[in-house]
Formats: sequence, structure tokens, C-alpha cells
Amino acid sequence: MFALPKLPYEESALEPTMSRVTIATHYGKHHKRYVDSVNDLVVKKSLPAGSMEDLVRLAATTGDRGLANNAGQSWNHGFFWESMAPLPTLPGGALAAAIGDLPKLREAFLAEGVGHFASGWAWLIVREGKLEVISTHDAECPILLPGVTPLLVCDVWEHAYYLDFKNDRKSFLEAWWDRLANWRFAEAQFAAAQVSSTQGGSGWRYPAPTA
Ligand code: MN3
Repeated sequence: MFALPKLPYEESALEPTMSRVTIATHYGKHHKRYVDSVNDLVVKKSLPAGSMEDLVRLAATTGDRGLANNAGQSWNHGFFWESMAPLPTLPGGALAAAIGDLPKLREAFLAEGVGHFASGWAWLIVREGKLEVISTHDAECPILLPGVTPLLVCDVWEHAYYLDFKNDRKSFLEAWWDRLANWRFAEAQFAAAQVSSTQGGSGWRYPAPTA
């Protein structure tokens, strides 16, 4: 059984940018439902025991849309909670050096997130050693992309911001980047990407299931 990963802060810790009500709904209802659905599918389909990463890859191999959506969303949300911190941070060290022009990266990230049509995710990633901003659609999980290690993600599904920003995704993304982005986490992911660029083979992992 997979558990809902523990939030790295209190539900009210990201206020006022992300309200306690948004987190309670997003984490306690949306994310929980994806994880519950994965657990149900594992039992119903007698899927092999393994990690969430294994299930994301299995679903891609077998073309199982239900499993792909729920395992992908479970993973992406786990990564999303780690991508935020209660107090504003800035990139430092090797990551700051690799970024260079931070305002330019901010602009690219906002453009990607605002421009992504309908539901999805805006990511800062390392691909083959290079920083890149990409978006994935619906439940698409970056561990399936060859040579990619994600550093940060912002959820741009409406459920991530509608209660706090209504339909204003741009203001949400700006506030998210300026006040919530967890650059300590991004630095750790960046360091992990240097060690190994095998797909999903390094960096954050979804907590292992308990028997
Ligand atoms: Mn979400």
C-alpha cells in the first residue's frame, strides 16, 4: 500500500500565497484520491510489487491509461509539495551558476506555465546536463522522459489555484515563483542529476509502499 506522502510543512504554512483551504483540498482530497486509486488498481489488477516509479513505467509500457494517470498524478503531486517552502529562497551554488540570468529563467517558466493549454505541470528540469523549462500535460510524469531529472514543478491544474487566484494563472505562477519555489530542494535535485542522468534514477523518489 502506498501512503499519501507527509507534507513537509503545515497546511497553513504557505499562506497567503497558497491558502490552508487550497492545500487541504488539493493534498487531502485530490492527491489522496490519486494514491487511493493506485492502491485499488494494484489489488484489482494484481500488479507486481514495486515502487511508484515502477508503476509509472509499467503503465507507460502496457498502455494502461488509468494506472498512468493515477500513478503519474501521485508522483507529480509528491514532487510538487517538495517544490515549495514556507519562506522565500533563492538558488545558490552550482545551480545558481548554471542558471545565470534568473529573471530570464523566471520569464521562461511563467511563459511555459501560462501558455500550457488546460491541465498540466510546469517544470524546471535538467536534460542531458542542461537546464530546461518544459510542461507536461494532464498526468504526464517526467521520469518517463529520457535523461531528465526534474528540479521544481508547479501544478497548473485549476485545482491548484482557483480558490486563491480564481482563473488568474499568471498571478498564481508569479507568486509561486517569487514566494514558494523551494530552491534548496532544486539544488539537491540538481546535485543528484550530476551523479546520474539515468531516467528517474536519481533524486527524489515517491515514498516506498508498506506491505
Ligand atoms: Mn494537482
